[in-house]
Amino acid sequence: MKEAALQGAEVLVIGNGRTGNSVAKYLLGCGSEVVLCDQSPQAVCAPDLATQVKFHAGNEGAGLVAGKSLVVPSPGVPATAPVLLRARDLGVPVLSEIELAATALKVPLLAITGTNGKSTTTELVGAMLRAAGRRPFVGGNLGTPLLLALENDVDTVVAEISSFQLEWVEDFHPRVAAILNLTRDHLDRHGDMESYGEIKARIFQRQTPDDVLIINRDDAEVRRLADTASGEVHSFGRSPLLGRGARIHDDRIEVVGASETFAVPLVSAALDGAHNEENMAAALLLALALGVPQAAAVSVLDGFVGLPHRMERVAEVAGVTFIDDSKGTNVGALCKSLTGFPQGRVILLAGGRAKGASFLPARELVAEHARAVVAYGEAADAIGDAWSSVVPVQKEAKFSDAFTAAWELSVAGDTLLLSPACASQDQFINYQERGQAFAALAQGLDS
Ligand code: UMA
Repeated sequence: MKEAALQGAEVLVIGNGRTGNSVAKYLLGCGSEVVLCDQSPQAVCAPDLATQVKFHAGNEGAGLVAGKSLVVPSPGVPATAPVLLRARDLGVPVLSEIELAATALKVPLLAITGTNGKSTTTELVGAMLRAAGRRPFVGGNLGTPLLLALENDVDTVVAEISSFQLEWVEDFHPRVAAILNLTRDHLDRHGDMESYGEIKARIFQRQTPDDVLIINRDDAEVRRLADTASGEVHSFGRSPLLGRGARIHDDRIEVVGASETFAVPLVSAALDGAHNEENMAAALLLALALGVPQAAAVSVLDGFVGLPHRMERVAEVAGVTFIDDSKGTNVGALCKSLTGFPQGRVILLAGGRAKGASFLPARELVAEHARAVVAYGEAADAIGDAWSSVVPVQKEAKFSDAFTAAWELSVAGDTLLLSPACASQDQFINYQERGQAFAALAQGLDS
């Protein structure tokens, strides 16, 4: 929806978090009348908004829809929420924050989605653009709403985009888009893989032949989705390459561009692991598609260290290495993480709040790499049911008890890996808090 159409419009914004607050500020700037609600009775309106919006704490919003021109839900609001069903019944349009931002942006937009690797790839592309002297805004699901890009002097927007953000888009149109992979995740929200894939595909559905879509050609589900792409498709993967793209092969990333063909040795790259090789290949293609010179893009790979809570080594105590992979909130992420370890030397700490996907797809890799599992929280029973036939699984309710149990099972040379395959919210505010708790417990053993 264009800024002019928002002038004087009455808009309902749902959720008093980072997204809702950015949306409210943007809409006020466009001259809209803003009603902001949050289902939590404890919600408190931000001081800079309090005098300008009508604020409703403890109000899920369904009763506020009538008479509005637009509803903007935060990503955490499911499509089945009564407020969104009410909007549908009354014919009130619903749009997401990324749709408003993409419509208002005057600079090229690059959007990255997939089940895993989004954050690392997004950060890599941002670093490549900076190495080329550009001024990118790097954000989205990574933590900063895209609307904030409008407040900054930037020449490119690099956005990590989640399936939640893609639920309510119409004209969202990135110049370059990427789908890194697609494995079972967020099925509690989207129902089944078909709906999840259909929502992810919205990232490229408004692209034209002038745009570029980067895909993982080794991922059958991603390849199938890309059959409907209108943009030029470049692919990365380990299988032989046809056309433009990248191949991970013989410890190198071989890149075939429009005019350049080159190979980047992986031995000097700072990021480890098979999944990071794919993230680096994707990032190179994304940056090249935006016109970043080869030398600038490649220069980033040697110095780029990983993100917090993503396979982060947080302590070593009595010969046991502690790895925080708290950001690995689904079974696909756990599988990718496990493959980086030697067989049978991992004590795996997994659990939290399950997201509707089965734990069975990880069973073989868990059996191969883990000597024992400590499953905790709401998902402990489901994890035990899925894996206890192939590996000892001890169950604990509390995270701290699970940590102690995992530590008691460890011997020198082991890795104690927190790769939960679940959301954190049964015991923590978010995955960052869970990772920090893990690091504090590990570092506390040393004192
Ligand atoms: N709320 C309601 N009604 C509801 C649901 C929530 O009122 O039905 C309220 C809550 O009480 C809360 C507020 O909405 O006060 C929170 O909204 P939110 O959960 O959308 O959180 P934001 O702070 O706006 O953060 C969102 C993303 N959150 C989610 O997708 C759940 C952040 O992604 C993102 O970084 C941020 O926008 C900026 O773009 C986080 C995430 O967990 C990291 N993403 C998922 C993931 O990566 O797996 C998709």
